[in-house]
Amino acid sequence: MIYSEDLINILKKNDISFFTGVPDSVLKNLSIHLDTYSNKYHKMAVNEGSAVAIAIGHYLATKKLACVYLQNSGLGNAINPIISIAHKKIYSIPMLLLIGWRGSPNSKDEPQHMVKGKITPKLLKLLNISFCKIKKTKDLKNLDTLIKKSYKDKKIVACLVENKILKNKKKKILNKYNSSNISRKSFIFELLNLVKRDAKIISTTGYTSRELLKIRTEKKIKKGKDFYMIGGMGHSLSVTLGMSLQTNKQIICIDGDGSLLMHLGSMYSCGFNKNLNLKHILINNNSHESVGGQITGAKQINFNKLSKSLGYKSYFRITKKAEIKFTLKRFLSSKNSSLLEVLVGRNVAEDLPRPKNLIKIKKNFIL
Ligand SMILES: Cc1ncc(C[n+]2csc(CCOP(=O)(O)OP(=O)(O)O)c2C)c(N)n1
Repeated sequence: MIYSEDLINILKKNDISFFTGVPDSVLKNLSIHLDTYSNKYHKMAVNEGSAVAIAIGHYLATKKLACVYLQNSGLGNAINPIISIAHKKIYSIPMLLLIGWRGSPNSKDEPQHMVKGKITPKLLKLLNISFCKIKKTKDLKNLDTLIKKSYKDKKIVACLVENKILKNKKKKILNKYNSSNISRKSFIFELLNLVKRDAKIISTTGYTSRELLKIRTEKKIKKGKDFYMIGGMGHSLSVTLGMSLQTNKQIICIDGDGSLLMHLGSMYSCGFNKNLNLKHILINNNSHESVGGQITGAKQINFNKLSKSLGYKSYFRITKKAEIKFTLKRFLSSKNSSLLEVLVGRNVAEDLPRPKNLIKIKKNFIL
């Protein structure tokens, strides 16, 4: 076990005072501290590639290392700026990658995490990134040495943190949620009642997919089939687009605000397509709820103007429970690409199932 306060102190001693990254449940106890920092010291990124780029900019402005925090599933997003810009043989820009290691050896985790967890150290070796693993306070010494090496050699270094290692000395919680009397659960239940019999639903990473699975199983709803995007965060909309271009069936994407922001450009790919019948639902809880509730700030975005300027034909919004049925019906019967934004509060069941037998799910779903 390691206290995140001790980790932060080691970084501070090495002149690392700026953090950027994408939240992860393994690093949640660090997020709780960062949440109180101003933008000069902490800037949450929309994806891990952007986080690496922000760290590059920080170095160019200060000659100091930034700490980029991420889940190992985000390494894929990060690789392009790591290899093409920051690499020793390109601009040689140092930084520290603090990586939440889902699917580490001997841990029990979901299939997508087990696959990535196994190759994470190999990926770092392939990228020529020196790394350490921290499990106990005394391991912070190795981290200290590694950071000094990063400054000296002007090379990226990394630190792997397994699940349940980071604790806080004082109990603190992230607690800034938008208030809404709508729960994701009640919205998804209404949606399943109103979709067409042969509808296809593609749901985003995290609680949304797990909640959809739970409602469908418990209420034995047969209408529509689901494809749970357990990984590939931010790509649900593009999967939906890929299907919608080839069929006139009702294809529905259930997105989250953190996920949508991760690859926001995919909204442009869905807009300006004549006769494309794509139904995009944004469950906006203003946070990365599945990994601890870190604030995204998506509440301040005007998705009406944004979607229209990216070529969507119509926009709908649900802010109260009483509006769900009426607005959902209008949205589902609208023509062309439409966005429905649903403002929900933080409210998730404790015992959410995880999709299993993924090949069966695919066979059941495929057109
Ligand atoms: C590339 C990548 N980075 C980070 C994660 C960790 N992660 C899983 S779910 C999630 C939050 C998603 O937020 P949002 O779409 O708003 O849905 P919510 O959790 O609020 O339901 C994050 C950051 C991931 N799975 N993949």
